[in-house]
Amino acid sequence: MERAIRTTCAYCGVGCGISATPTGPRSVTIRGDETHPANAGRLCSKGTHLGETTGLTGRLLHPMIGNRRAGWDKALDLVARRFRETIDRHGPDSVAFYVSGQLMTEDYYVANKLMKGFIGSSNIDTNSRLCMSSAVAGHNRAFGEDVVPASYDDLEEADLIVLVGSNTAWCHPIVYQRIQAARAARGTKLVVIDPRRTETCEGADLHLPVKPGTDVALMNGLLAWIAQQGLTDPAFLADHVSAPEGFWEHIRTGHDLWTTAKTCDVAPALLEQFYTLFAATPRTVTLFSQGINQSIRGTDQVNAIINVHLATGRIGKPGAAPFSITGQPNAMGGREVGGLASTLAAHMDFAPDNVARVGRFWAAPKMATKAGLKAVDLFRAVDEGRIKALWVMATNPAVSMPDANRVRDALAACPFVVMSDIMADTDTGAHAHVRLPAAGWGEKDGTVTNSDRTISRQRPFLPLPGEAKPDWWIVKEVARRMGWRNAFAYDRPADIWREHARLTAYGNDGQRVLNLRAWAAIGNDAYDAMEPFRWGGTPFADGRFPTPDGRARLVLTKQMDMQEPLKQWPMTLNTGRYRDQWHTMSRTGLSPKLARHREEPLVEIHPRDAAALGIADRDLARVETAQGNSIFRVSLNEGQRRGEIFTPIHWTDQTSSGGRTGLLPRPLVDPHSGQPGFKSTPASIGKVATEWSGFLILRDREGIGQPVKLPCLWSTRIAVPGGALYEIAGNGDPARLDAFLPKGDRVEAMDASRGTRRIATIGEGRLNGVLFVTRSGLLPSRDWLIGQLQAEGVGGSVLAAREPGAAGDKGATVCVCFDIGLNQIVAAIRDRQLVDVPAIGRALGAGTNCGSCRPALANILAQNMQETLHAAE
Ligand SMILES: Nc1nc2c(c(=O)[nH]1)N[C@H]1C(S)=C(S)[C@@H](COP(=O)(O)OP(=O)(O)OC[C@H]3O[C@@H](n4cnc5c(=O)[nH]c(N)nc54)[C@H](O)[C@@H]3O)O[C@H]1N2
Ligand SMILES: Nc1nc2c(c(=O)[nH]1)N[C@H]1C(S)=C(S)[C@@H](COP(=O)(O)OP(=O)(O)OC[C@H]3O[C@@H](n4cnc5c(=O)[nH]c(N)nc54)[C@H](O)[C@@H]3O)O[C@H]1N2
Ligand code: SF4
Ligand SMILES: [Mo]
Repeated sequence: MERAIRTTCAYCGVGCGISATPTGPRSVTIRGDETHPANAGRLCSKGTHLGETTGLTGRLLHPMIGNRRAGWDKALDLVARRFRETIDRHGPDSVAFYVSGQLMTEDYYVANKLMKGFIGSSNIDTNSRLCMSSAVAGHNRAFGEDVVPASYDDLEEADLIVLVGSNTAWCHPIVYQRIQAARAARGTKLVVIDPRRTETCEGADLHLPVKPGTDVALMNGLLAWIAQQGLTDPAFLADHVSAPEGFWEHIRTGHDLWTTAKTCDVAPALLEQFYTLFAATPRTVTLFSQGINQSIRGTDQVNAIINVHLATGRIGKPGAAPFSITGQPNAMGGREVGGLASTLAAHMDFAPDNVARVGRFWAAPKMATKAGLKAVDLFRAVDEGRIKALWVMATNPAVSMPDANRVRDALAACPFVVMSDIMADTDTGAHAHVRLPAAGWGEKDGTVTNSDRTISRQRPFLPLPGEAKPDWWIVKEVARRMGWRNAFAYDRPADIWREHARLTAYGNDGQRVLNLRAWAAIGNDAYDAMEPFRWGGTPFADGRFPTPDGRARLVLTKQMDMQEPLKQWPMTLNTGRYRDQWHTMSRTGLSPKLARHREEPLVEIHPRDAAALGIADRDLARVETAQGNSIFRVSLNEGQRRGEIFTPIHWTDQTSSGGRTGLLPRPLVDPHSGQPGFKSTPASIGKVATEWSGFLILRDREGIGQPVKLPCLWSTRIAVPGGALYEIAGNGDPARLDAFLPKGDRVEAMDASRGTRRIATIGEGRLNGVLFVTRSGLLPSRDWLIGQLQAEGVGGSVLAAREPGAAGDKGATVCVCFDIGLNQIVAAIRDRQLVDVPAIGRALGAGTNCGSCRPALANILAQNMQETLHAAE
């Protein structure tokens, strides 16, 4: 039997430990690592199903120059030569790297060193700019250093947890489970502040559905309330905090309960409940993520939260902290090496003595002396021709940047674009001159830092496929070819780790909290065996902060005026994530199980807004902003505020002809952090009528990982067991789709009155493909037909399919682990009179493995028990 390898999850910043046991050349059994401090054996739906993503479908396996396969030497020589020539001709600032919180700390360190110490520019920015740069800027302003002053243990010691702008149940599910466990064990109160009623709100003590962008008013109002009640911590304020001129006067003016309630558009009584609870509970953790960070006032929003914690002394103590929770598996490692254009290295900025110190340490020939271009400005510079060579690593900006179509234009016009990725076809890769095959999760070797500063090892348990190479190797090979052989003479990640650890300690006599001195001389074996550890202990426990005077700083934050919506753009577009998809579906898109939670890109809208616009559930609708438009499937949702719509970020050209959220947001950014305001864009929405709709199921999985290009108005694709499912809609004659059916004996059935066509192709008793299209009829269950891909002895009767609602139509997947759909759960609640989530578990298994669906089960239960009660009345 193969030995289990302990590693860390590929996905979110919770940083769960995984125990991986290889079972074949590309297969593995995944379990939670019981010894890991982040998860103690738990895994969410995404982590649990990582084993479905380790195959080679869609992988980039060889270096590519244009569409031609090339050897590594040729590709690396070309990259080094083009960067060198561009720098020689146009200077160091004419080139840029755009990197990612999905790199290992070691990869990040090498890329940052090459750009800032050797090329001599700071034009290296990262997708973390889009993710938590407002938190970084907020920490720097308040504490003098980017230190997250919290740990997961605080969640277990708090009496109140406030989630602001965080859909924790979906995006940090194991943190959410830890919160729920703490609530069960010690009655911790939970408050959620989010314009939408998300599954995170299920069972919370309070949900404040605030008007988007009003969190500064909300927090200033809270501080005013606390001050008025005399519940600040005067001793802590006097000894450890400094306030700017006029701070308290500003808080005392115009932040009364009524004014705040009006600004935030929440009921004053609800606000008072929250304020009272907060004021009375010293052990409070305020956890925040993208609802706070991704705003053009993000940094002020972060500081408004921190202000409340500083003024009440709720920091540096067990169970009391402002907690910026990070998104990507190594967002924090990137911050530690200084991989943002606005930081230099190892938590140092561009102050002249820092530049000199890092220059000495690296023996750098050409140090960058000032901050470089932040992501949005960086791509603008590409667009305007100022940046002429760009290297994109482990991120997909053609999808994930705001105003993404403009970013595509910029990439298309850039004289030289390099992409390092694990997938062959991505929307960004379509514009790359050179594509370099990187090692992926399960192959990579290095360290990552999670949200609570715990550093863990990612360890390889699969061989490198094809010619794939680790990112650190690729970067150092280019650096060596650019002429810096000795400075980049790394043989293994441990060499890089030691250098990084030494730099954090170099000239650091306590000025910087980040100090990994104890790991600077670690041997290769010890690095391999390294156990997860948290750096920094309990930051600020002694009330000292890494500012020149040792005091933390309150920051005067003003709520910006909220503009009335324009006639042309009556709606506000909010964007975010689904429970079972990861960003541009890298990895998760390969998992048939995860795909079934949300099969299509939905635009969620309040039923009354939809009715006023003549839009019905399941219609197609075009969402339009000043930047562009894209088509989504409509989903009516009472949890949306009136006037606001929500779309997911996951769909790309590879998976859909519509659902492209990234092209919609404005490229407007926060003035301090440069983080884009992804969460509110003026928009409009209108119904798109089509003459017919239908679906196509193909046995062929070759298409997965390649662009969806069907000749109809709208098409979207997911992976299913043994094939792919396309949902389609269009106008005119649907017969042109017939050509997309695989070869085989063809059976057909027509119903002219409803305009229904059903076609299947069958070969040797196996279903190769089906196409169902209808103008006015109902479409049958996809579940049953998908199941036929696995069946033997299939015949023409397959066309009878099954009608919707018939047994076999499970509905949208709720529980991924046991493959239980909405319809099955509703039926069980009704028929077996189930009254709580554990009862659903006993009846169906749902919710008893990873637990990610438990908030959804609670929600379904609430809705259907209500209906049963109504029916009884
Ligand atoms: N399943 C899944 N998990 C993920 C990821 C993924 O792609 N899929 N990605 C990871 C990454 S990189 C990140 S950054 C995190 C993101 O994790 P989250 O920040 O939790 O996720 P989002 O869905 O982007 O947005 C969070 C919430 O902010 C709310 N919001 C919008 N505007 C406002 C506002 O003005 N005020 C307040 N208070 N709230 C507002 C939105 O309605 C939304 O519910 O998730 C990580 N985890
Ligand atoms: N509208 C809107 N836009 C958003 C957001 C939002 O909420 N709303 N959220 C923003 C946030 S918080 C984030 S973090 C970004 C995420 O956006 P992206 O970073 O663009 O998304 P990913 O799909 O994670 O892209 C990662 C890429 O790296 C590749 N990859 C995976 N592992 C490796 C590896 O080890 N090495 C290399 N070289 N490549 C690898 C994957 O195949 C994939 O192509 O999106 C941002 N964009
Ligand atoms: S919460 Fe889920 S996605 Fe995040 S690290 Fe843990 S298992 Fe992975
Ligand atoms: Mo993120």
